Amino acid sequence: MRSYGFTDTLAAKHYATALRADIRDGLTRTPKSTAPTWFYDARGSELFEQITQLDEYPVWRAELGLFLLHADDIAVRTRARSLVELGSGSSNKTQLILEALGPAGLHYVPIDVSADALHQAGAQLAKDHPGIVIHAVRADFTAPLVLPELPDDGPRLIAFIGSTLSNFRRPARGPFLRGLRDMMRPEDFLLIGADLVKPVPEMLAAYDDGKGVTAAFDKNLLHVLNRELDADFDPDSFDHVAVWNSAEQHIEMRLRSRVEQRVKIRDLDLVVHFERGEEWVTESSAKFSTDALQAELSAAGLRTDQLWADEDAGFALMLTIRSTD
Ligand code: SAH
Ligand code: AVI
Repeated sequence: MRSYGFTDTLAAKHYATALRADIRDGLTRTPKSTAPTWFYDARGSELFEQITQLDEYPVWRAELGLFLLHADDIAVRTRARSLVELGSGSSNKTQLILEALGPAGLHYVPIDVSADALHQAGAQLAKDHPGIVIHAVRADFTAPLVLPELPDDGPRLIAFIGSTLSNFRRPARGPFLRGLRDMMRPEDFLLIGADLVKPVPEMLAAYDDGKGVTAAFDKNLLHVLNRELDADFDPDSFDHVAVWNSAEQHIEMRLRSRVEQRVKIRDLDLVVHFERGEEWVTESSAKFSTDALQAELSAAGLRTDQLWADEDAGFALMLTIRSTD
């Protein structure tokens, strides 16, 4: 038996409306700053996969190491029969949890904006684990989520791994986590993967690698805007820059204009002016301490059931449940 279902809740109209609103708002403010959601078309998802394999980017490997050690513990503690994953991408690491939970009859709901990533991962999983029931959902997790109907027989595990929580700005994280908590029943679990603060040169190298893969990922945004909004960005007229913002405890990826220029975004009927050297923040990536993250989770009504941290690799997994408030 192979079961792969796909629901696209991101009607083309919703995606276009959200993209337009964010780009208009983000490129008409000072400093310019846009959401990281738009990197992930087929090419962006592929570039992200390449980033995960870079020597300079420890995030993916560190989390994989923790899953290799603790996937069985996660399965024993949760006994989940459904796994809902936000920003599932390739689902590669998640396989370890699916296998530990016992894939036969398990319901897996990968959620992502990238239809290509969902289809590829779904095809591979259905082949490797024919007993798993996959309900892939294309959705924007920053908007309220509608889950497919799942069996009521046992705990659900919601996974938000890969440190993707870090791509929310601090003020947005609280309401987002509270929204997840409100989706949970008392018997459900939420698993968060979080990258921890490291020495600044290491963090900078992770976001500005020697092969230029992260630069290509950052500039992919310009290709997306040229295609989706009929813009005329010249990717060669921008440099990719990574900066540690210590006040916010996050890395910023920025695109710095090499020249003074005006860029037309025809679908928005907008001309955007860039000064020479002006920087546009395209992504922030928070780096956590376990205490600070636990405090954020607790403020959102989530209690840590178990924490697994690899201090050397600088990564933590937090398995949480609803607290009583
Ligand atoms: N969890 C995977 C992938 C992390 S990359 C891993 O650890 O390897 C971040 C993923 O989140 C990408 O697949 C991207 O397409 C997805 N994503 C980014 N913003 C999103 C949004 N607003 N809604 C849904 N998915 C999003
Ligand atoms: C998906 N997210 C956690 C990645 C990160 O590290 O912030 C995205 C990324 N951006 C540049 N490199 C990787």
